[in-house]
Amino acid sequence: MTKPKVGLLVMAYGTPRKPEEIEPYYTHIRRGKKPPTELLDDLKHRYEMIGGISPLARITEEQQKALEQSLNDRFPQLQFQSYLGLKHIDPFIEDAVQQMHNDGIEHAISLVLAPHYSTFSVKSYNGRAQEAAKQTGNLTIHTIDSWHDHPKFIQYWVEKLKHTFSTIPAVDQDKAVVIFSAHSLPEKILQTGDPYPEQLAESARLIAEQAGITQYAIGWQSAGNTPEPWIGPDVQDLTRNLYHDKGYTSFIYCPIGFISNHLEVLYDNDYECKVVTDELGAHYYRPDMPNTNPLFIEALTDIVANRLTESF
Ligand code: FEC
Repeated sequence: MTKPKVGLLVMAYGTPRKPEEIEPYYTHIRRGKKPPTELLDDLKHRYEMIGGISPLARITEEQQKALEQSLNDRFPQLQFQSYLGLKHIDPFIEDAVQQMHNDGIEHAISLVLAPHYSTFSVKSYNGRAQEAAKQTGNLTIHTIDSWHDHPKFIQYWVEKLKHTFSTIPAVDQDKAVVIFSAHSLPEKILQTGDPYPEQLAESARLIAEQAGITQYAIGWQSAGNTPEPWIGPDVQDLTRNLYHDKGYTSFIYCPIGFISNHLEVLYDNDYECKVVTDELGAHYYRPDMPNTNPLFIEALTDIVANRLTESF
């Protein structure tokens, strides 16, 4: 007997897979405006600093495959078929939805590989997926808005933080602080009541409580290169302030708005924040990102499974 097929649309930011793709990718991020040479060179330089190209393409595909496998193991009566739909490079979200339709899929669940909802990120992924599905005429996509407080997602970071603390010498523990962060967004999103900052604060609170951490702060990172104000405090400024005002000397960076090793973590945290801790003579720590950690993949599996139960 053939099993009913369920589409699984895995949506993610996307990254250049080779240096020649950096310019078109950056142009897409800038909504079709070619970047000036100076900005392009700066981005190329950052990719060079993390080894030439980002590991994100490989990791996203591994996450997609691991999630598909895990869902098929959990629901042996169904056949989950996954499709990767990217925001800023091919295969674009629209390509993936069209492919699902061509493959005869009529029902799908979509998941954005970013835990916190914002109008700039998750809303735009989901909107593009729904619009593309509408064009096909007979494909229904059940989207998921956010999963920032999922117990296993929280547990992942709790375990990582406990491990990191176990590596900090006892004499330094009192002066250790955790900085939870996400990608900054233009401040204007706050005027329309975007839940992004509250969701980040909620993830941070749950992780800190369960890990027994009282010394923590929330920061924002990777702000864009535009004149408008972005949500702050920026993680680098925050590091300096916490050092000078509170005397912290060990900094544990948890970029919980992201789930993979990529430019924004490997450069913006591991290089830029480390420059600041080095300058201050402080210690730098950054727990491992979720990538394809089994507990994390289980969290994603639960999230899709819950949506399945609600919708079918
Ligand atoms: O290649 C890699 O390893 C990194 C991929 C990457 C991820 C990522 C995640 C998010 N972004 C978000 C918002 C913005 C806004 C702008 C913006 C700009 C860039 C640039 C690169 C880039 N982002 Fe990104 N982001 C990644 C990469 N991002 C490259 C352009 C150069 C630069 O500024 O560094 C500003 C756009 C504009 O000019 O208007 C806004 C958000 C996330 C987390 C949620 C998600 O994954 O969707 C929000 C990964």
